Amino acid sequence: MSDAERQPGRRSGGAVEQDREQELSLRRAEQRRRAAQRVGDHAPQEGVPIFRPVERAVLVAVHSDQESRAEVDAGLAELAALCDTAGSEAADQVVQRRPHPDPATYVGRGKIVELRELAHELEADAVIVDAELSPAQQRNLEERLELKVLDRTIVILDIFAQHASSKEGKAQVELAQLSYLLPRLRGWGDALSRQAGGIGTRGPGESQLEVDRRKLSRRIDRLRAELREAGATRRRKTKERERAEVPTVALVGYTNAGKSTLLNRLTGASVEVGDRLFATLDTTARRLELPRSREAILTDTVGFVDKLPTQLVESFKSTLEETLRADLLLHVVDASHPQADEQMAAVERVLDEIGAEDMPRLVALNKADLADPDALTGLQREAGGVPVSAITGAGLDALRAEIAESIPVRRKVIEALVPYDHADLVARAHEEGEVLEEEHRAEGTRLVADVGPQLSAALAAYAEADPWAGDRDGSASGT
Ligand SMILES: Nc1nc2c(ncn2[C@@H]2O[C@H](COP(=O)(O)OP(=O)(O)OP(=O)(O)O)[C@@H](O)[C@H]2O)c(=O)[nH]1
Ligand SMILES: [Mg+2]
Repeated sequence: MSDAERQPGRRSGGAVEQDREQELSLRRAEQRRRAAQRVGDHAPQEGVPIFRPVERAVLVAVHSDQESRAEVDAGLAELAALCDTAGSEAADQVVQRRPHPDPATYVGRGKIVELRELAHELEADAVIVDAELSPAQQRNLEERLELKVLDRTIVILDIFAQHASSKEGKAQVELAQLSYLLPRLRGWGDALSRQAGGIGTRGPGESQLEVDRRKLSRRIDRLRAELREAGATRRRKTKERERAEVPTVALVGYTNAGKSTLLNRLTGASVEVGDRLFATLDTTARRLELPRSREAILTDTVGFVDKLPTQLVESFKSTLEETLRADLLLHVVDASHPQADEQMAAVERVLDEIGAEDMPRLVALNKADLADPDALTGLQREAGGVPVSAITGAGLDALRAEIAESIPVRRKVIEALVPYDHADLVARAHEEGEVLEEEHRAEGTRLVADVGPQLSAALAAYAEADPWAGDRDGSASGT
């Protein structure tokens, strides 16, 4: 049954694949160069291991009673994409049907023999499992296969390590890597190496064969403290924003759904976009203009993935906390993806995990230009989202209107004496807000109006004392 279960067409051969091979090897060389640079740039004070590079891997999944075959295949296809992003090649894929994974070795005994032969035949240097292995499973499997064994978690951690660019992002990834590594120290013992390149090589620092567990724990503590500090700084910044009374909208969604593209399109920002997984790791905030002169702050952050490693959720908590403080979550869905439903569910699971289940949200069904119209209608019926295309711009006005409807209005009453050469501000107050009092004086128009934050900022230059300060606490400071 094994041959029938293997997915054909993944072995090399033919001119197209040769080109692809060449492209891959160029890409790997570049990644090696960057990895070497990274280690040099950010070597931590204490050494932690770097893993041996993986160039070609056989992917393996157990098809258990909990999942459909389609889900298993989608998981493997995604794992192959993750490997590609990380700079390794998926040489072949193997699925084993079992009621549940083997607690000792993940796959069954027979499959181990088959896997070993297959890996040998394909000259693969690793087996990558589409699950998170327990430290014991990994160790046992590695011993029996006489091959390096990685899991989905380490591949994702590796991608994050390659992409993290801010100081905080790097610290978050290093913390996640060390948390993963700590219980596995023994297992990695003889797999360690000084070489760089390929999945798992973006270890958090300099190589050192015998790693002191205590040193590692100390480093973890220090990273946690660093991140707490960074979190506190960010919270102060968020407070400032709150004081500015601008509501915030947080983009959330599966990786590659088009969050950054949408942010760019809606706000004119130029956040990096990529047709790869986890293009974004750092948080960006931009001003979003909405109908009727309303505005919001739109934030873009790390995307989610099915089986997002818990270590990452844990260490990205402070980044994700910002999401929790938003007034509205804008859930971006890749409506053209065959697994759009499952991806939405995976995002909902992560949101539950970080405590965002009750937050107000709006769904944007993105990539409507690519999506099958029937599938789009189906998604719309289920999730009630707004179909948009961040590329063509279709549906964005409707989306802006929906966002404006869904965020709280933060208006305030201000009193201003507007010079006659700024009569446009008075006109705007009539249009956008509610004019409560208006009086023409020699110096200009005295206005008491209930306006949104943007206009109130523009009027601030001509503001008089808070007209209703006396009704509250008597401090008529004019701010
Ligand atoms: N056809 C089409 N492609 C889109 C659309 N929106 C985004 N894309 C493409 O989808 C890919 C991923 O876009 P990103 O904006 O990087 O996605 P993201 O959600 O920010 O992904 P991560 O940061 O990796 O989590 C890019 O190649 C985009 O050009 C769309 O509306 N239509
Ligand atoms: Mg992005």
